[in-house]
Amino acid sequence: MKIPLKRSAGLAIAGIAAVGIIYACAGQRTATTNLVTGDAASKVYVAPGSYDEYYAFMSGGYSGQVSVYGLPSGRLLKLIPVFSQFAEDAYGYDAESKPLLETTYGFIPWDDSHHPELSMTDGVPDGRWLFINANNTPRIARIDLTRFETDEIIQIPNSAGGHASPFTTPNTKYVVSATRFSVPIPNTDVPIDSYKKSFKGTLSFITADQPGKMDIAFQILMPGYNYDLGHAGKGPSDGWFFFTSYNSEQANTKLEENASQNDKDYIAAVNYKRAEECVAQGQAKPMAVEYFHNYVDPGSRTAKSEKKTSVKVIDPVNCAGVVYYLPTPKSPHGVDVDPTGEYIVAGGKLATVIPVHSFTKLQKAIADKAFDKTVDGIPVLKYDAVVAGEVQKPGLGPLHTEFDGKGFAYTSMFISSEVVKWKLGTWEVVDRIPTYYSIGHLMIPGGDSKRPWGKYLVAMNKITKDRYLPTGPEMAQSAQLIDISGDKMKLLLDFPTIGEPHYAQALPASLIKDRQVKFHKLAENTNPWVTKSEADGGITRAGKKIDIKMIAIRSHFAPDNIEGVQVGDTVNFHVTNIEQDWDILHGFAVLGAQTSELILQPGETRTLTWIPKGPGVYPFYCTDFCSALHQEMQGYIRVSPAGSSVKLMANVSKKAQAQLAEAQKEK
Ligand code: K7E
Ligand code: CUA
Repeated sequence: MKIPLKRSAGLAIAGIAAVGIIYACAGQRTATTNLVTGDAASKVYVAPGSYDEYYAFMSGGYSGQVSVYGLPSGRLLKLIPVFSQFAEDAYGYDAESKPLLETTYGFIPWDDSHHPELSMTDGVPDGRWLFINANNTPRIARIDLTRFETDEIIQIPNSAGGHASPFTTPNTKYVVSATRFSVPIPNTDVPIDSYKKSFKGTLSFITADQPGKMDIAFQILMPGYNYDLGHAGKGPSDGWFFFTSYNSEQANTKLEENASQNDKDYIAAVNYKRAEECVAQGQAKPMAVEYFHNYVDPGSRTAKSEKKTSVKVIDPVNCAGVVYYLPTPKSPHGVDVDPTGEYIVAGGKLATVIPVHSFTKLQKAIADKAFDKTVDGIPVLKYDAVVAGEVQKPGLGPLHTEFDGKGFAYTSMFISSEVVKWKLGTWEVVDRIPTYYSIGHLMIPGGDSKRPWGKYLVAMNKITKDRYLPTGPEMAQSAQLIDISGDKMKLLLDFPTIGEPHYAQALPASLIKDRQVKFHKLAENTNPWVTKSEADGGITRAGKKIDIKMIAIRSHFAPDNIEGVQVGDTVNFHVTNIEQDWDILHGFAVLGAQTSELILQPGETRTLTWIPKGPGVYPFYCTDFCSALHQEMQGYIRVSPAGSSVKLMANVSKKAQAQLAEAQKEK
């Protein structure tokens, strides 16, 4: 997120902003050489041919994608397309993947993705899947980590701004999504200034532990605040979920000022086991609302879309004990739960301290009914009854906290551009290190889990000025690798990122590297247009629709001469890569195609749809340099005027041609 404090200054915060600029400048003046110790280079050097120790999955922000880096080298390994079309591998362009991007708002080729979240078993990342949210048109995607591919996307209804998402519960039973913007629910045409009366928030719990079956388990209706971030409880707090909210003022204009009035906003503590009881007892009301669930069928590798029409909605008024509010200074952003599950840390963007709530005290406060008031059926607990401690003078603009598993917490300070290390329990600051510049999230591998691998910390920064060779007005944003294995944090490496890296997660490479799929078994390909051998290729016409079945193998297509297509036809090239070998890809592009190329993994079938505009002979070719004779991997398709007598022809085997002729006669 970008916080405007550095550039403008709302009345109440002008003072803080001014101090912030001073802090940031002080950081900039500290020479890098003071921070990078002599052995930094050897600590990040991964020799050619050697592997990195960790996979890091970084959100692409407004690129809508996930990028995969090796740590400690900072080498970019892959870009995984998720919410945005990606011409490099035809994601969102070819017929097989397009349905993944269907929503009730139509086909959406872009989004803003913030929070990659690894699946967990018993509160520890297990390397099965990565989830990530779409912020603009609320959705959650599941990426399979045996293929590094997006397999499933579910839309979140009754939501606008899926930001507090998709944080996972300790066994990945649920991922969550809370609406950043409150909206009328159901969303309908009302005056904007009826905000306080008509606008509501929702917290959604989505079942996530079965591939292909993600669904909205239930939604909880909340007061019309902005819901920002979340984290699951663990250990003693397993069964609870914590969400930050701001704009408890319920402003609908000039939030910069109007939503910064209250000294405290809230963390919503949700007892989701209690929510499950209420659903089981029929206290959740079905609400008619449409949303899409899209998933890739593994055999055909083709995405399917299904429209769902109802969700179960819990109103806390009818489900006592499901939500409590913990007052939290001030406009909190991140909420993070320590590895023991006892401490709930908030990052109050405008707060002068880092408040830490205690789960034990929370339970006691509920038992003692230590309430200040009730908002829409939600008891507000007394701050003093739930707070465990406050980190004093941490710096300015605390946003996010992760943990090293050795009793320390690390908080990113956006305004003062630094990482602050402090001790859980005593709340004392023990170390700080400047970042370049304006850090948002920070990440320790496993650092929000029960068992952090606390060796490195990655700072993800918003502004890169003067760190790299300049590239015009816009520069790559920046990650910084920091060694946290000793008492003092040490800066090791800067590396640029793709899009805006909000959050990232990482895990030891050993958890996934040996489980990688190397190719798709051709024998198991159930795509209706698969071509399993050269003899099976061919061409068919149904009205103005032409289907061409084709194989690609080093170093030719079959068929590679096609005739009988007419202007006005829609041509589907169904190309199957019949290679059965790791990393042998082919591509397919045809002159004048109105969409991206195809990229074909070994054993899979993909479809490019082409509408030729005029008569002529059009070449097609392989776009992936696959062999010494890659430049020979080409073909021609002839397009004749509408009504032409040129016969359908594809130069495949005699047997295939005979079968095709039969098929044509029957039509
Ligand atoms: Cu702080 Cu969207 Cu998690 Cu950006 S968010 S920084
Ligand atoms: Cu196939 Cu180049």
